[in-house]
Amino acid sequence: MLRIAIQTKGRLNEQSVELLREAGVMIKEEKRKFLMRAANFPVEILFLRDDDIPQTVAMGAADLGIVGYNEVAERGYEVDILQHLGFGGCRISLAVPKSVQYDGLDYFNGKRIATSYPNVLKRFFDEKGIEAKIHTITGSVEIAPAAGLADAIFDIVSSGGTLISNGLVEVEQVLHSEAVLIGTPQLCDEKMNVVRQLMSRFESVQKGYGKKYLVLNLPSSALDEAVKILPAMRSPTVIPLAQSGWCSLQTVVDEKELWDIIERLKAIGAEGILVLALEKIVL
Ligand code: PRT
Ligand code: ZN
Repeated sequence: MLRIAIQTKGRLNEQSVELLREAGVMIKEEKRKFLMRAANFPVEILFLRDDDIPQTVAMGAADLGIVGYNEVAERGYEVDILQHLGFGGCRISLAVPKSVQYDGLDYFNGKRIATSYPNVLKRFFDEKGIEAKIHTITGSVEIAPAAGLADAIFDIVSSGGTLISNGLVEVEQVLHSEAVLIGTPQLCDEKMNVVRQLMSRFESVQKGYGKKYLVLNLPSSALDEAVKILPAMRSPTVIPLAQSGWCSLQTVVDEKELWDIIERLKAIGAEGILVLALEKIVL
């Protein structure tokens, strides 16, 4: 039986459970225990703090784990990164008080930097030849400069709101991170088959992220023009309508381009435009 470690609670928990659910691995939330067997797939889910997931997988106490790449990079345990999962995106950055005149990495020589990611920061500074004093703190790193505990911080940034509200400015983005699927090195063939199956399901789910299904009616004379506007997987599906001279067009579009595409299609005569949620794309 394959065992997957995921975060018990926190930023990655909900999306990890959701990804597993969409991949057909059902977990009964209401009866959640430390270790749970999935209802309809040969896996067990182990709920842990994210800090403990890389080590648990490296030791083989779990075969797979879903965790932020930042944790894998910081802890340094030997695990295979099997797949990037497309959620939990963030970066670990150096930030300084906004009153500081920052003109490059040399600023950090001899400075005190507060962080929960000392190993990632040390590697970065070693590579760049910077000698700074790294203070490891857990908890609210962003208050360290105002409290007089540090000259700068090295912390996770996502929207940047936390930095702004603490009077800090992001000056160097050091590591980009997202949730990753990690695995114990050298899984046996039997487990590897289940892992491959799971990864292919994850890929299908991910392909649907940020995508919408678009259905619309169009004068047939505008079809060539519409095909140029629509970035379909191969080409859009075209179905004739009962009313002659009209067709129905169906395709998948990226959510980011949705409104732009809709406006361009309306301009060439599209009507009855439906935007539908898309769950998975299996290629
Ligand atoms: O309890 P447990 O130890 O399991 O959880 P945790 O409290 O250590 O971690 P958690 O749940 O906060 O985060 C889990 C993972 O989510 C991290 O390891 C990252 O991979 C990822 N992630 C994505 C983030 C963020 N975005 C994020 N914004 N983790 C933390 N933050 C924090 C950051 O520390 C800072 O305080 O949010 C703040 C900055 O956010 P912005 O949006 O204001 O820039
Ligand atoms: Zn943690």
